[in-house]
Amino acid sequence: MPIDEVKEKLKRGVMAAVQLPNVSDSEFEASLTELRELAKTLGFEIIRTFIQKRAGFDRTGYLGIGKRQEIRGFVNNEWVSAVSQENVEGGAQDSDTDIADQEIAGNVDVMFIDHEISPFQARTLEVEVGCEVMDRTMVILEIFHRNARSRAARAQVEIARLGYMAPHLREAAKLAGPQGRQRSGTGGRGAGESHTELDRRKIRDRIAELQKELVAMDLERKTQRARRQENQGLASVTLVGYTNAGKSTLMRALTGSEVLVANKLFATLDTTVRTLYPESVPRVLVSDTVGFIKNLPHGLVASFKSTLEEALDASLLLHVIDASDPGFERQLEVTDKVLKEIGADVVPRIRVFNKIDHVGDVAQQAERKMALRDKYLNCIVMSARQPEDVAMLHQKIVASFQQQFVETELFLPWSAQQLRKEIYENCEVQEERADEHGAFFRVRGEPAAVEKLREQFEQVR
Ligand SMILES: Nc1nc2c(ncn2[C@@H]2O[C@H](COP(=O)(O)OP(=O)(O)O)[C@@H](O)[C@H]2O)c(=O)[nH]1
Ligand SMILES: [Mg+2]
Repeated sequence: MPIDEVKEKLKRGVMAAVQLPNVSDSEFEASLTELRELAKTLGFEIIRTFIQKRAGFDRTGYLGIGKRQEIRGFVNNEWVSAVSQENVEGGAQDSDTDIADQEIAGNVDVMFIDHEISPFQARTLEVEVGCEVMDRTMVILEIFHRNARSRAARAQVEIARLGYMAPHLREAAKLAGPQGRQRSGTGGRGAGESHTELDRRKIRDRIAELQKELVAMDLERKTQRARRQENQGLASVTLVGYTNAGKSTLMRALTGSEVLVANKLFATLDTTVRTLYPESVPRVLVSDTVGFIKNLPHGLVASFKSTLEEALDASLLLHVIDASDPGFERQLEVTDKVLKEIGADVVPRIRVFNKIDHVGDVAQQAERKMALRDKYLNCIVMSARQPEDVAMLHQKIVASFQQQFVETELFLPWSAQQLRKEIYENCEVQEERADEHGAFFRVRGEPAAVEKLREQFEQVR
């Protein structure tokens, strides 16, 4: 029942894409699936997909005129049995589909386009179809914008957004005659309105300014490294990997936050930190990151990397891979490469091959499982939908922290008994005994965590 609630709150979108002759069906499908996921991240349910095979994009409106009219009919619910309906989902066109369409048509908030289109094409589409248009680049920028945490990441994303917006603003300005309608602040682009007044020069200045700031921040990053050292005592796990690999699903399964997510719609967007559940010693924090994207527009690479940099703060990375995706090996390589580029290759890592249940039949699953285990030492092959598998991953995470445990004794004076719970939260207590001065604990814990406690206790002495 919470699922229905969630559905109700989703905004409605349609998706449209041109399939060029040199793009295979599977590539094309994969890209659409990815865009659907990305749109979902922004709170949209894609209620309908329109595709068109063409030799090239239409210069005026990306899609051909007939397709544009068809979409207009759907978006405005003036559904007539249009002539040239060649729809993807369901494949063949029959009268049943028409009836179904009539039921779901209308009330479309946004049309998503699976390419980067020109401002002119976007405007044509908005006017003709009669709803807001977001292209692939804009969708990704919006996601990065929401995920950028650090100052550097925010600056980097803003540079990319300004670069993207500039030509769109010019197009809007051309249009903004007395009757002109402005491109409204799409998908929560709150600042969109005021940006409309910025001219090209102002945008250029702002970009230059941000770039200068970024250089200055490079120095700050060194401090960040220091902070990372400091955080080392905290057991924290960060999920990285491609969009649609199952990171958010795993995050929910590992932290028992299913209900929370359903109620707090899109809590997953916010890479909020949660605790591993059932709780463990040491207490482990789990966080999600912005996903890798197969068709990442070149101009967005820098912002993606900076958004990913929070992975540096983790003490363990879970690299989640969709084992059922034909291109998973290439994706794995790209992820490794980018993690190295941002300096996260020093962080210990577990490879998690997910969605094994989605690989062919049982025999094929077993075969793939063996092959993966052979090739990638210490990896996990699993399905996020199998509670036993999730429990196994949970165990492996906890074990990887306990591996480095040291055994030692801590002394806590009676005057500082309020710190007792710190010991139990951060270590495994093997034995506890007391004398007139205080309590002695024989503990097992992470070296850094134990040291931190010891220092803390020294101070209260
Ligand atoms: N069959 C199968 N589907 C999964 C599994 N894990 C996740 N999914 C589905 O894959 C889609 C993407 O998952 P999500 O967690 O949003 O991926 P993210 O983009 O990495 O956060 C969702 O529809 C999930 O239900 C799995 O182990 N098996
Ligand atoms: Mg996710």
